[in-house]
Amino acid sequence: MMRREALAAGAVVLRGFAEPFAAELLADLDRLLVQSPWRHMTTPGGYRMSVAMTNCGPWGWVSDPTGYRYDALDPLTGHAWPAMPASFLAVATGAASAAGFEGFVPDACLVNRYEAGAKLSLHQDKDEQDHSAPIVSVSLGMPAVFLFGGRRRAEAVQRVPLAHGDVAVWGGPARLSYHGVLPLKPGQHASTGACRINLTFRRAR
Ligand code: MD3
Ligand code: FE
Repeated sequence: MMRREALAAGAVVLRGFAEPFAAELLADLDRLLVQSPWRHMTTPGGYRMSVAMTNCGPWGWVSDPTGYRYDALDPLTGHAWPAMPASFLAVATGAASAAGFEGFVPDACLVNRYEAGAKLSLHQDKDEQDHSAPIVSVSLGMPAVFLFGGRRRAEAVQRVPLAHGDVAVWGGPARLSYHGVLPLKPGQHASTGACRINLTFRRAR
């Protein structure tokens, strides 16, 4: 049974929404990794990100010493990113609808892999052109603590545990909220081993 938890205006967690599809999502992920493997990108400040990333769909999020951008080509291969698997698209659009965002069609999926100790510092997602579209995030494998703040960095943050199969949808007034992920604790999950995988679906262009 899916449980719905409102975090703030425009932000909802659909607990367990993706659980029935998890095996299919992870099998499709393994196939797309053959084409565009995990890599640790470099921040514009010159730091190696602790989270490993890849993308699928028409546009992929890229960070390098020149900045952040969406690019149609994977800089590692020089080729287009892998197509977005039908299973990914179905979960993203289904969760968006369940959260009240009908007609969401993502054109980018950033895939994040957290190993023990990996984290994402507090940030806003503002590299997308259309902030009226929500972001849909699917958590798989090891649990993590998600930090969810306000529109200004200094505002207080909520700590939200995100577990295997949870889907969060962030839109409207929550779309430009600061957010991050605390360092992943060591452990094992039956479906992903020691890591946490997060699929984030966006409308980039
Ligand atoms: C809240 N990823 O890739 S997804 C990211 O779990 C990112 O890997 C995290 O933040 C992860 O940029 C969190 C959830 C998320 C994504 C976008 C948001 C939450 C958001 C935008 C606004 C508010
Ligand atoms: Fe983000």
